[in-house]
Amino acid sequence: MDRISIEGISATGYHGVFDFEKREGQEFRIDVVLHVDITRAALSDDVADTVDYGAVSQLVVAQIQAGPWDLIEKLGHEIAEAILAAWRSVAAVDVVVHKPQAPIPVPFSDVSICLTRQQSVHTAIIALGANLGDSAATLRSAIAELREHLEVLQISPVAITKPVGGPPEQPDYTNQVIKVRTTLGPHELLELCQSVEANHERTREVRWEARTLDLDLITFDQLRLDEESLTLPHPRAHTRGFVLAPWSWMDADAVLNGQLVSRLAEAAADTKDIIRL
Ligand code: PH2
Ligand code: MG
Ligand code: MG
Repeated sequence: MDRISIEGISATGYHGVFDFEKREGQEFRIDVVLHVDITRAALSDDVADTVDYGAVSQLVVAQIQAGPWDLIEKLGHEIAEAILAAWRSVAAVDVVVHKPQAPIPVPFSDVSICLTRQQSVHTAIIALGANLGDSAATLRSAIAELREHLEVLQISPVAITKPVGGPPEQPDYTNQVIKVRTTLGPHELLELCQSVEANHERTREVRWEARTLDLDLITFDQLRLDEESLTLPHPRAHTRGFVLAPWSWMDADAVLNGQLVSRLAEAAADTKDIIRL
């Protein structure tokens, strides 16, 4: 993997075990090495295709000024996690924290800690649906767009399904389920899904009306989340044949809320009308 390194980013911080360190402050000096693929930027010569070292340096200074923490180990960890969260393209980061004026009662020139942290990788299930326009083409294009941002591990066969809920007299849906691997967090992944919807002329008006594209985040690792913007697993997925059936075709052993997805699919009211393409 390629690397970008910055040495000697320096600022006053208030970290230390002793009260006088937290009161008076002292210099902290940071070196960072970003493990990041710079192939694209090398070809495009566009800063948008890489990690801007100026922005990284500013984030490091903000972390030195945050806290205060007792330990330089903690400061190093916070810097690493902040960089990995801000730049998902950074696969790993090495951070060295130097504290050259540390209160050590013998002559010394520097003390430092060095740590390496990696992006954590997650697995998620996303359900796709469309019932306006060329739905099958829309789903293919949505999956292609997602692929620019994450790794698509599995793609289910396509299902033709009757609309469940919403206004009457809607066209049939085309539904599909994919399994993805990503370093994005759950909210970032939801945002990505919404931006892909928006790029396919999705508007949000009447609930469950016909739509050009709907991307629903069904599961994210084993995460359980109950927030206004995001509930995980998806609160209705366990009753929806149009999600469960294609998911079970893709992965016969898949489990949702401790139950086999194939069993849940058999039990769902809308499954009997589903056509597998
Ligand atoms: N999505 C809905 C509501 N109803 N019915 C089918 N068959 N397929 C869908 O994707 C679907 C639905 C809300 O998102
Ligand atoms: Mg939906
Ligand atoms: Mg939706």
